[in-house]
Amino acid sequence: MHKGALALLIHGGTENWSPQRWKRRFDDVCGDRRVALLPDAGFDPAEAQYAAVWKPAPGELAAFPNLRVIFNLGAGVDALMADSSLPKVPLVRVAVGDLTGRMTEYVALHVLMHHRQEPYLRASQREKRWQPKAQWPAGEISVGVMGLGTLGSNAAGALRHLGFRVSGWSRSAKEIDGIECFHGHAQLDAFLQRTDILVCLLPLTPDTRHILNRGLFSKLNRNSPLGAPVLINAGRGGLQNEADILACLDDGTLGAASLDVFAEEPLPPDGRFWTHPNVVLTPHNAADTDPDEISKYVARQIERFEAGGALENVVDPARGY
Ligand code: NDP
Ligand code: OXD
Repeated sequence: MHKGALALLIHGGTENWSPQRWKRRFDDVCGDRRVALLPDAGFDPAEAQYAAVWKPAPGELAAFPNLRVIFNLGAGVDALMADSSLPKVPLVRVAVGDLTGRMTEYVALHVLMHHRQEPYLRASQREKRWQPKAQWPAGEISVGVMGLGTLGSNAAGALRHLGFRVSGWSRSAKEIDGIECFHGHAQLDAFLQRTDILVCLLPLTPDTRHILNRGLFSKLNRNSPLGAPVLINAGRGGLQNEADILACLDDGTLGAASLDVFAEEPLPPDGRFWTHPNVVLTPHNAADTDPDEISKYVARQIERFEAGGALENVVDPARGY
């Protein structure tokens, strides 16, 4: 009997999201299951029982009448949640050690960059200026991590090991060794008041859209060796009010920002973030999903599902993540 086909829909536009590269990896791990890279005029949509997708166009998945599971090829499912015609089948997201490790690298890199005054030191080098400023210890800096899920909790643990004071904020209550945990709207202000460097690893949902705004930035701690609070956002661009971030950087409400994600991606060439002296910008590559790891993850889940086992990391459509 034929195994149900896997339809691949990938619209990333960057090197990591080369559709052919993903197709080769899926062919390697799917054995005799047909893997169809869409668009493919010779493929009957009724054959697809599984879809593995990155940023499919709204309505694209509704064309497959026999889907059993959709696999999002990244951790964030906001693009899929915005599709009102999304088939009502389980939606699985990525939660694997490879991706988690990459995000922890990004967070540690950027927290350390601001803590160790790297922008000042690089400017000093360009200007041949031998004028080190006094350096404070990590234990004098409080890092607050918004989102204590797969990525946030791992990054928080790594920062703790580096010696920072670390707290975190989530929707539900948590207990994590060495991390001061806050949850829900009622505890947000207390979390912000002790935070010098704010790391955002929230998913984008109706509850979190534009949560990173002037009102929130003005509650962050201003009395740290950094002089002014720092924002690091690697969640989604929709979490941030970009006009507020720029205005807060200009008037000193924020001292600096590391931004990996933007409301419009790619960031348009005339965007002010490109040239703002206090912005460290990366092109949404804080944590790439690796085709080798993720194709194996999807193939394993399909095998287990067909053998009657449970799917892992299924999104709750009511929560939106
Ligand atoms: P998880 O679902 O594992 O964790 C989400 C966390 O956010 C949870 O702790 C959750 O709380 C918390 N949360 C959600 N809604 C709220 C809310 N309204 N108030 C307070 N806390 C809330 O997600 P991941 O850690 O795997 O990923 C987080 C996001 O990172 C992704 O959604 C994606 O957008 C982004 N990402 C970005 C990448 C990049 O390269 N820039 C790469 C990969 C992911 P609770 O624990 O109580 O449920
Ligand atoms: C993800 C991402 O959600 O890469 O995995 O942004």
